[in-house]
Amino acid sequence: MRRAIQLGKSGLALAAPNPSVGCILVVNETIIGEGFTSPFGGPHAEVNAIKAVKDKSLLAKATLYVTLEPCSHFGKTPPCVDLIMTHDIPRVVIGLLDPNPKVAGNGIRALKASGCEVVSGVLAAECTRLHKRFLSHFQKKRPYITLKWAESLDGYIAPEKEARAKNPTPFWITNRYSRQYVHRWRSEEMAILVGTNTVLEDNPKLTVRDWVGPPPIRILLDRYGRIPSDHHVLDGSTRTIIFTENSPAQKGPKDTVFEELDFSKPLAQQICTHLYQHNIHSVLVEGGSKTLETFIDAGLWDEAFIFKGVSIFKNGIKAPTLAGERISTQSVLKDILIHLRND
Ligand code: AOF
Ligand code: ZN
Repeated sequence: MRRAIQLGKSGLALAAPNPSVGCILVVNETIIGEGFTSPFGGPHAEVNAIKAVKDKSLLAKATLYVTLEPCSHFGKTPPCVDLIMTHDIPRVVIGLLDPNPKVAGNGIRALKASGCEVVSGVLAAECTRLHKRFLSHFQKKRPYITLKWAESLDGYIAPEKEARAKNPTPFWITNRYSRQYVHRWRSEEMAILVGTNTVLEDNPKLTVRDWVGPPPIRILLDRYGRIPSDHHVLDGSTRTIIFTENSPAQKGPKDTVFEELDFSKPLAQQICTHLYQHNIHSVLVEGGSKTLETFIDAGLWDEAFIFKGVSIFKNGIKAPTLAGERISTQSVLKDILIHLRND
């Protein structure tokens, strides 16, 4: 199962919103086939693992290990349980039940009814971590939320305006290896969210450049429609959702849609509801302070990555404060990376 989890991690960037499942087939303690979920809409992990087996006659005595219950429904692809039964695979070991109501135990029932031996709940905690985004969508009806920010050694997310004006924008707190981590996270989450001030101050692209993978869907907060049309986030290069108070009369660029929020009420829950409806299973909240605090105050976050750089600002925009279970603290050259989980 550990190997299956490892495989599942390989498909994370491209499978979403499908869960990136890992699967292996074993005979006499030897792996005879491996696979993970193909890019969205493509074959499932079990199909790829079975396809990888050279001598298909071995399947009749194989054990299939899979991080998520095999599907039993016709979606974009046919049911994996049918394929497992066609090959008379006698034993299936499962990490987690599939929370998708179209499956939700039906896969296990179908396998058992065909005489297959089924064991489930193996390395359930690790499989829960692998499928955290998919599980959040179905169980919490909101995306899995990861917060990220970088702060100076003395706890500021940005220096004061005068100091910012003297420096090239954006003002980097972290080193380039830390920034590469951020690009990797962007490739693994379905969406990235920032507030108006971050867009106006930094003119970010919010794409994946220092890592390999698809760009996340850009989510922007722009209550009064203040983001100028020549800013990168409005270049139409990537799907973009803009939350405003009143949708503008004019259409946005290509792949850009506007959604209305009630800005007089707390925003985090409203945003979560919209993202859930858009079938967005995960979001990386990259700032600024006010936007991060919107989620922190509502308790709507799951993990946080906080970089502490080496510079001292003395004053500026205060970084949020956050309490959570500390998963790890590591150094990235001279930067410190703190990883928290909301327990
Ligand atoms: C599996 N193995 O590798 C994955 C599964 O539209 P489809 O056919 O791609 O089905 C998507 C659903 O299948 C998805 O919502 C989830 O319930 C399950 N994902 N199941 O047996 C896999 N990715
Ligand atoms: Zn399947």
